Amino acid sequence: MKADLVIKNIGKLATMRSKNTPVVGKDMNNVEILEDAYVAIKDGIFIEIGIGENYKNIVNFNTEINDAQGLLVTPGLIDSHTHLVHGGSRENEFSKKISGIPYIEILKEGGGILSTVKSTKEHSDEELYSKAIKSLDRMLELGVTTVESKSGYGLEIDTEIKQLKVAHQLNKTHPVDLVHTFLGAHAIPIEYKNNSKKYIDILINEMMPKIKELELAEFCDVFCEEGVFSIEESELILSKAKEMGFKLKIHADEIESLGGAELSAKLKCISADHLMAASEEGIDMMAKNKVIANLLPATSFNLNKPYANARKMIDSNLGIALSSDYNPGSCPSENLQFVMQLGCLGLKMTPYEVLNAVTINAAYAIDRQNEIGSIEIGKKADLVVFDAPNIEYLMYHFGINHTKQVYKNGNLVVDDKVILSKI
Ligand code: IZC
Ligand code: ZN
Repeated sequence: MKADLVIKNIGKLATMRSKNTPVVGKDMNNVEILEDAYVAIKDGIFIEIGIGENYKNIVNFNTEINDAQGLLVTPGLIDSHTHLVHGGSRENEFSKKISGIPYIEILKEGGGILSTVKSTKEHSDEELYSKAIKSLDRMLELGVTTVESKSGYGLEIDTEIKQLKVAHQLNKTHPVDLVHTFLGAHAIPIEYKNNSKKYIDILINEMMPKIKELELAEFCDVFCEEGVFSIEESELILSKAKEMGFKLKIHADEIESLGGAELSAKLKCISADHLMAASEEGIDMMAKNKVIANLLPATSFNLNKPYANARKMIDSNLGIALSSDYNPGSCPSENLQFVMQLGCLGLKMTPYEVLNAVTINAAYAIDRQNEIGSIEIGKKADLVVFDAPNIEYLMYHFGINHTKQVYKNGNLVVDDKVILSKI
């Protein structure tokens, strides 16, 4: 078998290959780095990884040979927690936020998530699509090749379906792959302010079965938080979701320590996300049940809140993924490279731990660990050539885009920071 494409002269190839996923504990600080390496690709899949000139055995005259100019190559980055598709923005709440009014207070006054619900209802599919595609382009330019995308700005079936359909359309037309999550349990709609039980009833008996029937989402998620969905309500919603065949995620212990980490372990969620206020017991229970901690440090940064206790999590053998939480309220930024820098500066993770967290462990957080997240034979040829000499440099030189080229399924889609094709 001969390659369609060889990328040679890779100064440092961080393969992120690992025997076990998720990568936990001390292993998070291990990264296989091959020097003077090449990768060979056929039909969008890696078929060989090697050193120096050995690629000559796998090429013929139809093989394209690209030169990585001695730079750093990693797998395509994975953003495993975003609220990508939504209408409008919330800069009108920005001065309230910086004056110290808490995020949850703004929601209780009918703003926050509920204001985005209002504008998402008012925007057409086309409008939602053209806003989201701009964000997806920014993500791709930053080296992100797979994105998880949540609904949750409808809180009634038609708008939830509209959001999810827009995400499916983006998946078809844009080079970035999307993974779809239903987040009908994102807030209690204004109409049910004093009757959350009724909304949960509709969610479980009408909305979730419909989303399942239309095959619009693989995961189901709940915003489990003081003043939003309680532990008991979250358990009810997620256990019904599991019975219907959804994979589970939970927004857990973001602001208050409610026991969301413990619940994620009990229900064997794939990921529990945020965890800024998670208890030590909850962290231990998650590790035992192989739930991955999906940490979102740009949200801590933007809300001016403490960072999650990543060091305790790593000491407890709990696997960590990092993602952007891109949303119009608590994290209006698509920049996963900034998240990686905060992984070091805020969460006190090492650059190698951070790279594991946005590649192979992020793949685990969306149940794609067998297809993406590392450069190994049989996986999708998603990779980033960084204009950087080593991994440490990516985290050290902060606030810029280090991407030089991005390949998706073996196609060059970003060159010198410019998107080449949308297919
Ligand atoms: O729109 O505020 N945390 N949900 C839970 C969000 C942030 C999104 C938002
Ligand atoms: Zn979120």
